[in-house]
Amino acid sequence: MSPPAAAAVRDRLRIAIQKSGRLGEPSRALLTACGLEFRESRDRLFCYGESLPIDLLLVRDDDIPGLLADGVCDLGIVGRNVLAEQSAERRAAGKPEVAREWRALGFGACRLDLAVPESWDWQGAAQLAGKRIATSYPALVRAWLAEQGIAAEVVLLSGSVEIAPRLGQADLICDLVSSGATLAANQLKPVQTLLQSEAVLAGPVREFADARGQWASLLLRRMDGVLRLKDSRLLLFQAAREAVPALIELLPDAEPPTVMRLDGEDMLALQALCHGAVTWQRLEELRHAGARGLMVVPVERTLA
Ligand code: PRT
Ligand code: ZN
Repeated sequence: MSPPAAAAVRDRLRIAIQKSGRLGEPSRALLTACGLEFRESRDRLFCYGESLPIDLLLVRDDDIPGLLADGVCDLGIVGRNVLAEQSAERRAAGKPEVAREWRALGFGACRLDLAVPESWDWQGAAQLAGKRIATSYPALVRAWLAEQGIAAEVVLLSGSVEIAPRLGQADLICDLVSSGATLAANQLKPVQTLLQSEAVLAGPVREFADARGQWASLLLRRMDGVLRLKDSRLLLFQAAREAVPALIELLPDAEPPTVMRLDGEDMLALQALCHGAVTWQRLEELRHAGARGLMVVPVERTLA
């Protein structure tokens, strides 16, 4: 099965995600949690949506903004770093914006950092004048340098950026960092963050004007439900009426609780959807403030 031509189909939605790599699995898991089921083609590049008219395209992450721009796919899951780089490139070339971030998805977190040799005494951006910066993100680095009013040389490297200073190709680097272990292993230290990144749902600047709009809205609604529930738990407990205000104060991350009166007693039964972690420590505090019969229940789905 091969994907239908881009212009021919406008009643199905096509989402591009990373085929492998860091974002592939979590992207699929998110779509599955939204109720999407797929049948894979033999070449494993195109997956037909069986539960909804939403198909998948499995590609390299760097290709996703271009596929969106060309209308080959309608939505994409990609690192903000990749989307921002290609947007900065279009801006620098005077081209109009074609894709924007629709939602931050809470996985694939990293930073785009400037990192200098550990021996440098870092005193601020002015120190970069006349230096060579190795990076795979030239448009973002140039835009940042321009904002700072600094003239420095940008050296484009597509991989192994972190060894460039040791090889004499550059004085410092600008690269993605998550744990910082790669920088440390190369005797570099992060000194400035240009971008905080995570996986995002990218889509067109304008809403869809055809049938795809309804599928995009449905997907967004479900995605919001899944993202909201990530750390959410339903908390059930009982308490005397007079203890309730203090208990609610202990639940600042909860939605307004549902309160039920228990027959013939002054005890109330409460249920509250908490959006933060419900730890043993929090349960002990609630118990101390008068809650009894505490129960923490996982929540499978919500729909606003
Ligand atoms: O094959 P394809 O082109 O699709 O994949 P890729 O190899 O280009 O991308 P991949 O899978 O490595 O990364 C996909 C996305 O994951 C990135 O665009 C980021 O949005 C996100 N991400 C999150 C990261 C990292 N964390 C990360 N640590 N991408 C890359 N790194 C690299 C970084 O470049 C450096 O080499 O990991 C190294 C640093 O890691 P630490 O933990 O040592 O700091
Ligand atoms: Zn890539």
